[in-house]
Amino acid sequence: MPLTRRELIQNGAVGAAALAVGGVIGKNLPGGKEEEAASQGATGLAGQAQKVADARKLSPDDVTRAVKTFVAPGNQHGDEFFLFSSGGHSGQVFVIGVPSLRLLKIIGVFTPEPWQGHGYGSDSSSPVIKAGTSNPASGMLTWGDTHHPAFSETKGEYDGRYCYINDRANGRIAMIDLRDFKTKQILDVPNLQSSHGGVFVTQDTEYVHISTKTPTLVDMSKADGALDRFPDAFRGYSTFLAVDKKGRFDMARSFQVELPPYTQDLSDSGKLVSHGWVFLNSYNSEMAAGGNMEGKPAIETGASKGDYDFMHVINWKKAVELVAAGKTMTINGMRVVTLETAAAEGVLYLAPEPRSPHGVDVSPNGAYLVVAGKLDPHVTVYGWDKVQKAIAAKDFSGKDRYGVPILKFDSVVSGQVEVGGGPLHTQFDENGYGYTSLFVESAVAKWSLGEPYFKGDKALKLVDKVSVQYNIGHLVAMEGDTVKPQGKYLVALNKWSIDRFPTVGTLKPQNFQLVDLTGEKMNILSDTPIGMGEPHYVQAIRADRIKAWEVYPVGTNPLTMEKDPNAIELGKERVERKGTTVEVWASVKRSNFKPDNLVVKKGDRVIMHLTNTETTPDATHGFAIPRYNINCSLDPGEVTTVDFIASEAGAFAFYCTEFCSALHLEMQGWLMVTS
Ligand code: K7E
Ligand code: CUA
Repeated sequence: MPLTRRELIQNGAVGAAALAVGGVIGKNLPGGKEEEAASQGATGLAGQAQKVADARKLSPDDVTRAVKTFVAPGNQHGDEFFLFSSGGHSGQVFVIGVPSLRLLKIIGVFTPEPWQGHGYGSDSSSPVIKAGTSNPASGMLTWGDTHHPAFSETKGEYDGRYCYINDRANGRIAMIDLRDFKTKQILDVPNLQSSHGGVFVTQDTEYVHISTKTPTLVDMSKADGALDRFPDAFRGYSTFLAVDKKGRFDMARSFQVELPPYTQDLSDSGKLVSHGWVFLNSYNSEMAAGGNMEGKPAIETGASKGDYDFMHVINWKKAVELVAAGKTMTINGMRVVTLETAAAEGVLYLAPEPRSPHGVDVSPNGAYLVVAGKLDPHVTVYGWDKVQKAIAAKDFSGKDRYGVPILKFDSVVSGQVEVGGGPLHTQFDENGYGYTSLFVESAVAKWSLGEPYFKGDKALKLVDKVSVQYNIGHLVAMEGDTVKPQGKYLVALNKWSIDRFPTVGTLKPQNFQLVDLTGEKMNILSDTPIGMGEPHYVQAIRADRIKAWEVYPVGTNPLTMEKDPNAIELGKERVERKGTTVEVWASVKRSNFKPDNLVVKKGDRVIMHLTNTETTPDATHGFAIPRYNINCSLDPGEVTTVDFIASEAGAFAFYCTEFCSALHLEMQGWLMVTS
């Protein structure tokens, strides 16, 4: 029986070669079997393919790598997974296929994105960016620092409906609808100035969690001397955002839990046995606030003094009960379970962690909480059963200055694994292994979890390590933070690329490396430069879980995903004037705008409702007015509204920005602004 493509690939180098020979070259070979064998090189390839491999200096392993990651032209479904990557300070989200690592899309989120018309005068995007803005300095925030994307989940598995992502810089969160891969909402989260912890969703998307990074000054009008009163003046906030049926944040059902000002870091949601709880790292429990010009220790020194920091163990189900009972305080419009209440009512506990931890990750069965500390070569594995027992038995070593009970390290830790230098983040596969990124060592460590995955001396053991290039931050295994990881691949998100790519100036791309998890040893398959911002976390979803639309039903407003009241049919185009307001209902199709001439007076308010009446996939038109900073993308069926003051007199040649047809260049019109 012939081997399947997958079996061939799993057979490694020879298998790959066999695939090439059998599938491509064998047919073209003029001679007999002996001739074929004689012409094969070290790769196992034959004839023309071997010549190409030689010319390109590809080793047998390289040929296998190529076969494992290649997607043939025209194979629409050659990528089995999608990465949704944070775009770092680009403020966007990148969608990338696996195993090809081809960039499929950049989704405009916190930063205006001209191709999508995101933030350029169109009603289907600008309000999203504007609504998420409260910037005392300039009124409009035009960037964000995206770190942690999180898919909506059902029963702990990704359900392909929504993706949430934080703005680490400005304490905001965005919602992307996966039906059209567009940002629908940006929320400026009350009481958060910066955010890091999460974003993570609870296992049935009951809540989207986001928390502070640097603590917030509670009373912003009292900045004078506040750093000297740091422990009293600042607080952290763990935020539970409820979402409505459309995936949008529902503030009426949302709440926060006030936290000590310990600089909360990366968090994860409990799952299965630990469902109902979330876990947050912290560093700087010393509450160092700097002052290195005033003779005080720099923040980095002050923050690393103690041997331990704290993992925050939060019982959100209990918090929900307190909120329902009205045991909250409203701060800036948000219902907050105060620190005092949280400590007294069993909502918040602290578990010591080796100093300066970064990530906490919950194992697929929910039974282990894995913490990695930047300054400690171990991963520390907490047993959820142990944590629960310690809480029930009030097995505390004391309380912190805010009255929060501190669990005993030895009572809650199952064990530690020495993985190497600078461990940061952990992902999981379906076989009970954890994969931890080692920033300092530039490597990925593979290690075994405890029972029920591994017993006795097989548990909590380092089993493999692979070098990556270089300085890895996050890593992602396929659906590797869900209850059902898919294994197969891992992507290392390396911060530095140094010598991996041609020099493209002084700012170098990051390096995404695809790692093969199917063999006994981890194996690097490919390097992909990311030259668009610095990604942090990425989630990887099985491509078939996402059911994206090909076109909008004609007349759809992407903001509501419903029929826009100002949508029109062909032939119903019209212009109405009321005083100094000119309102236009225009159609957009190959290859004209109707109306194509529009005459207004200088100073008029112009409201244009544009309907793309196309039903053909990919028949997108643009609408751009020179000088007015107006630039829309109208996907097939989309309705968008632009609203502007005709403040400059003259003739303005508006045009379609997408090469949509043979007469695309003719798809233009005139905005005449008379004075
Ligand atoms: Cu480690 Cu913001 Cu998740 Cu960067 S964070 S690496
Ligand atoms: Cu429409 Cu070009």
